Amino acid sequence: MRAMKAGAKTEGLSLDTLAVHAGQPPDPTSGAVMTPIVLSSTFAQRAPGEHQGFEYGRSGNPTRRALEACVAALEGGRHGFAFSSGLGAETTLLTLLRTGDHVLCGDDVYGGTFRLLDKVLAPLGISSSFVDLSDLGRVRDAFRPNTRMVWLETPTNPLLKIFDIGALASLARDRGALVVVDNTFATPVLQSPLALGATAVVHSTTKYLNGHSDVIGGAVVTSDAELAERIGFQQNAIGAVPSPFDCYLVLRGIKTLGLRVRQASYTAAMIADKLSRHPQVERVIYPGLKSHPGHALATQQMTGYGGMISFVVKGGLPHASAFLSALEIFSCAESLGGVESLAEHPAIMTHASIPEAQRRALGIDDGLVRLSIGVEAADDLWTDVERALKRAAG
Ligand code: P1T
Repeated sequence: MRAMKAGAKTEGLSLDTLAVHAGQPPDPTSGAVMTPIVLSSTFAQRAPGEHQGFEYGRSGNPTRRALEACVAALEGGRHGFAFSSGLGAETTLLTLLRTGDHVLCGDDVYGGTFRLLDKVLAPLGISSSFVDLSDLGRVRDAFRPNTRMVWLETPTNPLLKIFDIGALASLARDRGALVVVDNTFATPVLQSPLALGATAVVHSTTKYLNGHSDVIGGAVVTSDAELAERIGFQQNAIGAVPSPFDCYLVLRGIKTLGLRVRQASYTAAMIADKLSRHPQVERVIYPGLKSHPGHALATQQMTGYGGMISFVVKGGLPHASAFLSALEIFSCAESLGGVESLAEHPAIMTHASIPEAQRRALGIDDGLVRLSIGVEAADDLWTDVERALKRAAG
């Protein structure tokens, strides 16, 4: 495994192997098999400018470098960058834009991403349009001469829409815009945006990559050398970098990424199917269901449908709220992608920063509940959901 140091060729190896080894050869000084946590904030130089690849901890750190190499390998990209949060990663990428530039963004994104574009970048003169990217005709019309970036999640948060990465990448390429795919929900286990033509991939590593709900982190991966140069510059200049300890935890979490995501997807498919036949449920949104409008595209573009389910409880807010309070194994909490199952109410919790009228137009109803399926036993999780629905009905 010595060949698997940062930057080593990783073609031909499967994601499960890369997750355990990429960027993480045994430590050359001690033989430590697990990547050491290097806490030092600075690195000695033999003479001014004569260093061993590290100078100052914000600019680079060995534990962070291992994580960056690993995430890059998982996404099939050449260059990886780690950040102190998903939004830190997003902010760093978006600062590549200039006043007067325009972002064409999917209409369904994490509330914090919407807030960043709407409340932080718009006042700086970087405008955004939020468009249903499943309608390629509307996408063509939404491009402006100053559109520099197309930004999308797929599956989206929280409505699990599926957008065609390849088609959007080719539209953007023809118009000179970068395509950024937030791959947090799908993870590289299920979807490879760079291979489909995206310029860069973003992650909230807080979610599936770390997988244990004990780190806030982010990452960006690209194979574009010039873009990577600029991202690296911004990463150091802006300074939204993760601690070495957090990098270690994310690396450790990544080792079981494939196992966790496959298990969560298996259970989610079972629960989505049962929910779709439950009398108290108005509508189930899960890309693995044939009723999902993006099912065929998801089958083509992904290797599985993921661990996230959204559904509308009959009876609106009072029933959705009672359901969330009645759960015993699921915790009612924001976030997703951990080993533990979580449930939340997007309109009140994760997407409260989106104006009410816009939320309603999108379909983020008061009865909408989002589930993040963990790795607990599938039957126990279904029993919990069924029992909570019964209690919510009074
Ligand atoms: O929370 P942070 O690590 O900064 O990541 C932001 C972010 C980016 N992209 C997607 C798709 C996300 O879902 C998130 C964060 N989302 C939640 C906290 C949530 O519960 O939806």
